[in-house]
Amino acid sequence: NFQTYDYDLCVIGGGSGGISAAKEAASMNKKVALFDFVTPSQHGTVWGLGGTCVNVGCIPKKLFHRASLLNEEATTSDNFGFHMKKSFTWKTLVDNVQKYIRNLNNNYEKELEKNKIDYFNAKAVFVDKHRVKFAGEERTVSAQNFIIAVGGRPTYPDIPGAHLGITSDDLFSLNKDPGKVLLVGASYIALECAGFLNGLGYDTTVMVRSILLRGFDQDIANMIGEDLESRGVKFIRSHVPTELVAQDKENIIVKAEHTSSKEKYEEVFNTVVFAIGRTACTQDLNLNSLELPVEPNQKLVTKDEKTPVHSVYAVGDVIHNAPELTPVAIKAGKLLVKRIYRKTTEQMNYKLVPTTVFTPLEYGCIGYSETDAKATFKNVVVYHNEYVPLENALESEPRKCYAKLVCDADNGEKVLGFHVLGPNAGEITQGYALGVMLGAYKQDFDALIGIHPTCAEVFTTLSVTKESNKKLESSG
Ligand code: FAD
Ligand code: NA7
Repeated sequence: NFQTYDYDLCVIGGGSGGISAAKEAASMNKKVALFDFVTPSQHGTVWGLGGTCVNVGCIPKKLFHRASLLNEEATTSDNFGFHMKKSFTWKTLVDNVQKYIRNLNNNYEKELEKNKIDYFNAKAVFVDKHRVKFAGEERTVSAQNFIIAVGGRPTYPDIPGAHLGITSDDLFSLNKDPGKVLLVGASYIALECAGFLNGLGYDTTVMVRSILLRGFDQDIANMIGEDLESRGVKFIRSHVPTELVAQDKENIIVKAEHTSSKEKYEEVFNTVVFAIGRTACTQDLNLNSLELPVEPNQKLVTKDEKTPVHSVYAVGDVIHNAPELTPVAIKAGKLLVKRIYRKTTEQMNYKLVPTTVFTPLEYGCIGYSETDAKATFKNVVVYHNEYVPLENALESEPRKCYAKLVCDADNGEKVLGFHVLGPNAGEITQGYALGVMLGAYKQDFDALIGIHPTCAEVFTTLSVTKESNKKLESSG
């Protein structure tokens, strides 16, 4: 029963996960096709090859974060004898970031070509478990295996006038000054955008339905909220928008209500950004033809990246219950392809994933939040301290930063969770994550010699437990 197919592997989606899987398979001399198609946003924004991270996610986000930190540094540079100029042009930032992204798009295309991967700039739709067609055409492609890596797109709320709002898909290429901005949502995309927009000088408000940063350590989530507030970000707590009305070309009336009292609220903004979660792009794949069920958020339930259809796999944001992060999609794609073609057994570890929230004070973490650790382990001990980065010491009121280790007291104080709030937290966390991944104990952190003077050294001298209720005294 020997059958031939056009390709060994057909990857649907040219983002972090799809490109990584396609390149891995091509490196094993497999014949690979890759489909990537970007459906225009509600405001007509489109972009090139590379997916969310490159075009409308991590990359532009980090560059906008960098721009806002530059503004902050220019302000504090006075203490170091500088008087830096502080005028900012939104268009220059947008143009330069977009130019950089176009370069990355071109590089991705070249890499696919170099790896002899057939790239189709088209939307793929399943016909059966070994065939997809080009959307709107009769042309089909057959393959022995498929990897669905279609990612997701920002969700719009189901309220009148929602179309007047934009999302992260539009923000980084917005061709006009954002003006007075409302961010709806309280997870990391909303808070990161609030952080850099405020840092760039825009009047910024965040509308929060319940808590900040669900799933993250709540002590630190609240510290981020306080820090943003101290910088001038306004928070409208316990509210959800109910309607958006165009007052005129420049102004949007936002109507909202309190989540419990239902009291009404109304304010005018120039830009409304929805960051209320993302919906997986599975609706147009014709998954019915494969009898593949999806979750309410349109995500696919997989086991070890396998779907119930033997020739169809999935990686990245499209997977239900996996962290929506680029390195996760990349690693999962590579490992999957190795298992399919090299018969390796290594599985993706979705548990110990380091990550960072790029708010003005960055928050890096790996492992359990304090709340999750306490819900999972019987005897949890938390070591913590505040610290002031030496870099900020000349400021009259330097911002306090924070370090926390969540440990399992019943297992020799094995580190369950590592959390740091402060400048360059992403860089600090990436290094320490190796220790946590290798199973470090609190005593290993104590034995480690600090690098002085750094922020990261705070983790080598943590001695106060949260349980002791001792007042923290900033080290630095
Ligand atoms: P994607 O990168 O979304 O790629 C999927 C591709 O498939 C897209 O190009 C899509 O258009 C295409 N596609 C969809 N349907 C079809 C179809 N039927 N046919 C053909 N093509 C199709 N992650 C981090 O690790 N760090 C960060 O700092 C970070 N910041 C972020 C900031 C923002 C604002 C956002 C939105 C996300 C951020 N992320 C971050 C998350 C990260 O971008 C995603 O986790 C990652 O891009 C997921 O990769 P993926 O391959 O699953 O999907
Ligand atoms: P998340 O992480 O899914 O969080 C969604 C946030 O939006 C969260 O604060 C929600 O509040 C809030 N939310 C959800 N629905 C609504 C409505 N209808 N109205 C108001 N607020 C709402 O989304 P993000 O967009 O920040 O990030 C998605 C992922 O993309 C992220 O994990 C990154 O890795 C990439 P809640 O706490 O549920 O009350």
